[in-house]
Parts: sequence; structure tokens; C-alpha cells
Amino acid sequence: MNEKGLWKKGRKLTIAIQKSGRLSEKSLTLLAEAGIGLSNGSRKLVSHSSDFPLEALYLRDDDIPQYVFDGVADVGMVGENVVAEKAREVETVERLGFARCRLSLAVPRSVDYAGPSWFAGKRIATSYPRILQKYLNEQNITAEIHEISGSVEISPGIGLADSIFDIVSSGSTLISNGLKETEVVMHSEAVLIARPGLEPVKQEILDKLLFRLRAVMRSRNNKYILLNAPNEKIGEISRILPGIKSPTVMPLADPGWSSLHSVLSESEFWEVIDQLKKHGAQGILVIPIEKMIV
Ligand code: PRT
Ligand code: ZN
Repeated sequence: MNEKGLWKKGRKLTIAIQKSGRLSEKSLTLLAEAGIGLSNGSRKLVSHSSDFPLEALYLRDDDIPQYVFDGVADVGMVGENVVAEKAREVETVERLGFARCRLSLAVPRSVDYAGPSWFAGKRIATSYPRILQKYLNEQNITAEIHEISGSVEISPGIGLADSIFDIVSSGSTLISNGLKETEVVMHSEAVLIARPGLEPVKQEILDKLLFRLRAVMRSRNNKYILLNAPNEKIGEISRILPGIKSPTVMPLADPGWSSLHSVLSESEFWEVIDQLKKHGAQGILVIPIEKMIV
């Protein structure tokens, strides 16, 4: 059944999105690029998409795993760190590639740190006690966990703790608070979570949503590349171009020359361009891809 059919049957999927914070705008942008328009959550609690059978609930990120687990929302966009901390039985169905960060232990810069055993008997301030306790258990370390909800990074400076366990992204917050990162415990990014055992009609909508989100994310990670090459170099250059299949080769009006078209992933981009130039490619054009269906 197409989206309109599902819509007419009055069935829709409810997605929980962070109301306002680091995840909000990127969650809405990803959905918008997938052709699903929603208003932002700054003034509303709920919004409906007119072009896809989806309704959004705007919530604090910490509440999203619970709401999905309870069935108030069917799916949600939230950081993996929050999913791990809340430990609700929800399924991670897709990694969304934004809000990347890590959860790390950090100590005052002046500490002579030799390894995780330094934390034995120390006071560690954090908003992520469950993830921290699991790590300490794995390391056979007993420490005192102080759960606090905000500004964790200032606690060693004011004598509230000896060290912290917190989210780190660029690391500049640690530096400006006189701390140094000593152990990375977990890497995190935004993920799409779902309630296990969704009804078939909701699962059908989720599958369509995932199909669209994957097409958008794939296109974000890839570029379309066009270049000109002398015919005798086509073999060599084709081997450099990874592409989904072999590149498209089209003759140019200039005899002895061809145009090659392919797809390049962002991660291998600069290295491949370098090699292409060395092997005689000319007039290289790189174009963003709007959607990519494989
Ligand atoms: O109000 P609500 O409860 O919904 O939001 P919140 O304040 O709890 O969360 P918010 O919006 O700050 O972050 C939401 C999610 O974004 C987090 O759960 C992470 O998954 C992700 N994320 C990615 C980050 C960061 N990067 C980040 N840098 N969350 C927080 N930070 C903070 C961090 O706590 C520290 O204070 O930024 C500072 C560190 O940044 P650097 O760049 O100085 O290292
Ligand atoms: Zn929060």
C-alpha cells in the first residue's frame, strides 16, 4: 500500500523528537530531506505531516526511550548515550550520522594519570551513572558516583568531585575547565529507536520511512563525479573509481577522449581525486547527490 493509502486508513506512525536542543534541528532536517515536512517543536507538543503518515511528539531527549517503550510514540530520534543510560527495551533500527560525541572520563590536568585504576575510591560526577557503573564493574573498580544533572564539568573545580564522566565533542569544554580526557567509554550518535513488535501497518510505515532516510543519508555520504580521460586511460581510471557499479563511459566529441561518470563516498574522496589526476583525468566535476536509491 502506498503512503496515501496508509494515510487514508487513518493509520500513522508517531515519532518522538527532541523539543529543543542539539538534536532537534538535525532531526527535522533529515525528515524534511526525506520529503516529510513537520513544524518545529518550539511552540507545539504535537505536529502532523501532511505528506507522510507521521505525527511528531516533541519531548525532552531523556524521556524519549520511555515514551517509545510505553507505546506513546512508536519510534524516536535520540542519542545512543541516552538509550544506553535509560536502558529501556527499545530497538535501535538505524544510526542517523549526526550528534556524534563520546562519553569520557576526565580528571584535573594536574593529575599524574597512569590508568583506570586511578579512579578507585574517587568521587566521579556524572549525568550517566548507569553507563559509568557498568564501565567501573567491567574494570573491577569501586568508585563513588555523584549523579548531577547539569554543568558536570565544573564539579572538580568547586570540590564536589575528583573527576567527571561526561559527553565530549571537540574537547574544548574540558580544556576550559582545567580537565583532561583520560578514558573514552562510549561513542555515540543520534539513532532511530523503535518499540519492538510494532503492529504490521505501523511496521509498513516504518519500512517506508527507513527507505527514505537511508536514501537521504546515502546521498549525504556520496558525491557524483564526472571527468574526462583519454581512451587509453579508461581501464586504469575505472579501477580507481569505486562506484556502485562500473562507471558510465561516454565518448566526447573530441576523438580519443571519453567522459566517465561515477559515485564517490565522502570518506575516500580526496585520496581518489589525487589518484585520478595522477592517472590523467581532466575536467573533474563533483556534484552533490539529492537522493540515492540502490
Ligand atoms: O532539554 P533536553 O533534555 O532535551 O536536552 P539536553 O540538554 O539533555 O541535551 P542536548 O540538547 O545538550 O544534547 C542532546 C544530545 O546531543 C546528547 O544526548 C548527545 O547525544 C548529543 N551531543 C553531541 C551532545 C554533544 N554533542 C555535546 N557536545 N550533547 C552535549 N554536548 C555538551 C557536553 O555535555 C559538554 O558540556 O557539550 C559540551 C562538550 O562539548 P565540547 O565540544 O566542548 O567537547
Ligand atoms: Zn536531556
